[in-house]
Amino acid sequence: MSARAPGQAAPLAPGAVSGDEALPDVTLADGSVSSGNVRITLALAPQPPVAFAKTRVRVRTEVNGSLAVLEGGTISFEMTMPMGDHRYSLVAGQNGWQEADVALPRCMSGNRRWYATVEGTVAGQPRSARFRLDLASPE
Ligand SMILES: [Cu+2]
Repeated sequence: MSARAPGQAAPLAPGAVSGDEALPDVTLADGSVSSGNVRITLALAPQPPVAFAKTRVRVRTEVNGSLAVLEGGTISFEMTMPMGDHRYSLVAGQNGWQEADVALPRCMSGNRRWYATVEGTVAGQPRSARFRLDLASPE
């Protein structure tokens, strides 16, 4: 059931994240964050995502290993510097995944690191999960 690539760090318990490097990296592989009995998986296509190009974002939510719905699901992207508002609503996709089509700009500083935050409500409880990704430059 794991979408995690071999060698990728396991998600940390809430409160254990000491730095952004500890966030699951979804640049080249799907990543998951577990909190209690809720697991949120984020998958990007293509891997790696490319600046200015369409990236298909897919989110899968599980409760005790069973597919669940992230109500009012959104995904937002940010850098450590202000790069504008990049928040998208997740809509129902195939096989229980929730999706958004996203295009992120390339940072003129050369920094490629973005952070993605998935938010929504699962069984009446607000939930969020953070991930990191490195945007490839367009050819
Ligand atoms: Cu920038």
